[in-house]
Amino acid sequence: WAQDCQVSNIQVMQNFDRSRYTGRWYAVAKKDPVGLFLLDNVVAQFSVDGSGKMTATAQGRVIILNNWEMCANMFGTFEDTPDPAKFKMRYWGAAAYLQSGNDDHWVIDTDYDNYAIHYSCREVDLDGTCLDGYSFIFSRHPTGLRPEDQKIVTDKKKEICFLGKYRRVSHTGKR
Ligand code: ODT
Repeated sequence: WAQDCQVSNIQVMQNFDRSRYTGRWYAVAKKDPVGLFLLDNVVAQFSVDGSGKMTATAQGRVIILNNWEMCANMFGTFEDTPDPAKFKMRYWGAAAYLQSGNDDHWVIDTDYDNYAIHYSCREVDLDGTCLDGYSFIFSRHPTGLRPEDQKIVTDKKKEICFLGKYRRVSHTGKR
């Protein structure tokens, strides 16, 4: 198995089950995109609405307008695609000066109960690799990943060609 870093070859979660994915996830690590937004204390809460559509809210500490630090309340709706683990995420903030946009949102792997690996490439390079992307490592536990999940997560970071590009996301309880 050769790792070619082609975005179109990235393997995502098989038979993704959005209902098992609902609830609270703590970001424990992040690979930042160009123009970093969410800094730390990032918590996401996923839901499935009456019509089966996935939605989410996220809170986190952000830096806006070079050096303003604040707590952001963000909202997202997820548009389905033919692959059940690949979504288009439309997102916006509770306040107008927060970022909004429409990103790919792929679930690379999850066991639903402990860890999840998210991936988003915002800009694919001419050679098919990712020029600008970001990724969150989520845990159900604010204290971080369980030791038994760490190898799985490291292997997946490598598969999505982001190994070594993550920073730890701290949870200080500051909101
Ligand atoms: O932080 C960055 O640098 C880029 C990410 C900005 C998108 C944040 C929008 C969150 C909208 C609410 C949805 C929550 C779902 C979170 C799951 C993964 C992170 C996108």
